[in-house]
Amino acid sequence: DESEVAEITHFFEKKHKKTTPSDFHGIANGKNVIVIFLESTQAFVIDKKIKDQEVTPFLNKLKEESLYFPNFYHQTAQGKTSDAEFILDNSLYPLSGGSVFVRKPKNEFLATPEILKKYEYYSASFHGNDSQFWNRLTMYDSLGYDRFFSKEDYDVNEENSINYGLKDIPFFEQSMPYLKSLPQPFYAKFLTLTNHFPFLLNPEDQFIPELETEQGVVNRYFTTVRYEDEAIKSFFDQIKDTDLYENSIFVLFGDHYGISKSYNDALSEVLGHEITVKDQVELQKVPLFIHIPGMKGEVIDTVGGQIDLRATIFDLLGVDEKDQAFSFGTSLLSNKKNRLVVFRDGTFTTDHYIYTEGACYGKESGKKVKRNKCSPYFIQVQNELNFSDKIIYGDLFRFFKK
Ligand code: GP9
Ligand code: MN
Repeated sequence: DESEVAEITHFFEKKHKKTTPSDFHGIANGKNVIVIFLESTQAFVIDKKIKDQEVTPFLNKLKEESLYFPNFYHQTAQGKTSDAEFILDNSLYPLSGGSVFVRKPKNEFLATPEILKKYEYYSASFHGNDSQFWNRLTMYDSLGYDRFFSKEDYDVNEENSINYGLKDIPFFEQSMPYLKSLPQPFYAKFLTLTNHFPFLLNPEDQFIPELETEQGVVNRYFTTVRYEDEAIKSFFDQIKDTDLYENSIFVLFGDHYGISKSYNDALSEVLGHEITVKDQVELQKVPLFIHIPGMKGEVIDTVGGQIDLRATIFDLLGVDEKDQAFSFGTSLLSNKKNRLVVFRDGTFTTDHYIYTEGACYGKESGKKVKRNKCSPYFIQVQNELNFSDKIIYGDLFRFFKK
């Protein structure tokens, strides 16, 4: 164990040695952080029109007033939303099977709420499903959350719920009084729910009609994403009426894919191109917006993944490097070169290449290229996943903390 701890400590030291703070460092010092998980939302819905109607009219506008990251990938595995939460809060990789929330909830962690506590932050999570789903209640305790607003904190009835729980619009509406009551500064996560497989929606909540491909899942998806967009709009309308708005930064991101490979026939029809092996990796892009009131919008084309999200938020808040020494991510705002996004199955992508299913592809050409374009990254990819696994399986943060 001791030699493992030394090896991993060395790996992190080397990894973060060359990282210099970005130009954005500390610009959101002391602000509240509001993170909105966009359930099953993939990047291709942004600016997409269906029969002349935008799928995400609000998010498209928000993009103009936000830092927007078009080359941002989800890195979740079987733990789905819980993996996205785990990655965000720990900057570790998820496990290759199952969910860390369920398998290792009693581990010692160095999670976002605990780190931010040093900076006097209060932490809360909001979600309109049962508190035990994904073992959240137990895991949140280990991660250091002060409060979990779950189904029992909301008025949930037949009319205002569908699929897994409370619909997004009433969810945000009912969350607002709770949000206003939190001690500031706070770190608050909102987990949306309505845009969830199999994408069910009552007729009165359909702001655009369903598509007419052969696959109902794909047809309904764009309509539930449109509902989610409306819910986000309603949230911003409400928070703009409070002074919380000016005192907060907003991070919105897609937790994982919504449309799996099985629906590629219908999806390629909607996207208007065939879906190749390399496209399948590109489809794992999820939207990421960071909205800072008063700041101009900017497109940041850095290639990155969910593992980098915490470092990016911490960069904006001005959190010390020392407080996040044991993280795999790097701020998406820093000028780090040779970026690498590692997926749980060993697939990876850089600025120019994608490695998947044993072959290396050029991102621009979409063609297979010589293996030696990808092979320089093989060891780093293995190290990332192995060291993350060792930390989780060995509960190694028990020792790092000393
Ligand atoms: C359920 C919600 C959705 O509480 O987090 O779960 P998912 O299936 O996306 O992991
Ligand atoms: Mn999810």
